Amino acid sequence: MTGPEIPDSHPRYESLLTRHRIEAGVDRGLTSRQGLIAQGRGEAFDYLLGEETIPSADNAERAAAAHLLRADHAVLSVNGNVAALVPDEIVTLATATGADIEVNLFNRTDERIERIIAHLEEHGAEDVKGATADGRIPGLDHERAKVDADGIGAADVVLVPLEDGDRAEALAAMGTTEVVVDLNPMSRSAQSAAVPIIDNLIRAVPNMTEHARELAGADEATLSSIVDGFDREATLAAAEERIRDL
Ligand code: PTJ
Repeated sequence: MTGPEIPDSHPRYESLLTRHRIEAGVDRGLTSRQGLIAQGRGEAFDYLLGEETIPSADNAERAAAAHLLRADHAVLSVNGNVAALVPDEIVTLATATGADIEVNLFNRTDERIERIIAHLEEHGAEDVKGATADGRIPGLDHERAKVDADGIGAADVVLVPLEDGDRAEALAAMGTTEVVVDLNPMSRSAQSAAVPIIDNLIRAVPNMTEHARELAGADEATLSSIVDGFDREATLAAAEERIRDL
């Protein structure tokens, strides 16, 4: 993907680069047009958060890394926005944590699933799941419920960035531990997550990898104490407070 001609001294460099990536994702048939709207909603919250990883989000990213490392079977769920924004970073996180990658779409078409799988493979991913769709998330309508039975269907921990609320709630109801990345602390997906990460995906994913690398040698007891010590309510409250106080 070629970059736009934006000088990196531009005060909104990161935000403009992100927009360009989403636009290019739509042009390449990876990202849905609704993904553009989702991006706009996210940008508004990011602006209010100060466009930085606040300390409570960094702490949530550490807890997420501990969950992914401790899991029996962790899966990173990828949609059209994730594929456009952080393809390299998702592959790196999967490698650092031993997680699988599965494409799981809100606006699902077989063509877009195949394109996103090929795109992730170009970025170094192997054995990307999502095309089989032989499992179902109970309590959801047909298209959104489709998962691989040996992927998200069998996972104990799932990272679901930019999720829609219904599916996030249905996954949580299945007993799957859900790590959600969403810039809106009031969204239903953030509210239903075991670990809500209120941060921009483009900062959150590399930071989770950094934490995972730091924790790679940690024993089970250390990982469990990080997981057990995580306070989801305090994390949501800290983000909301930052937004209201700005
Ligand atoms: O690729 P598909 O078909 O699976 O569709 C994906 C989208 C994102 C279009 C779909 O899930 C959707 O419509 O999502 P929503 O309901 O618009 O929710 C998107 C949420 O993600 C909102 O709460 C945004 O604030 C948040 N968001 C947007 N961009 C980012 C973000 N959160 C973190 N990082 C971002 N870059």
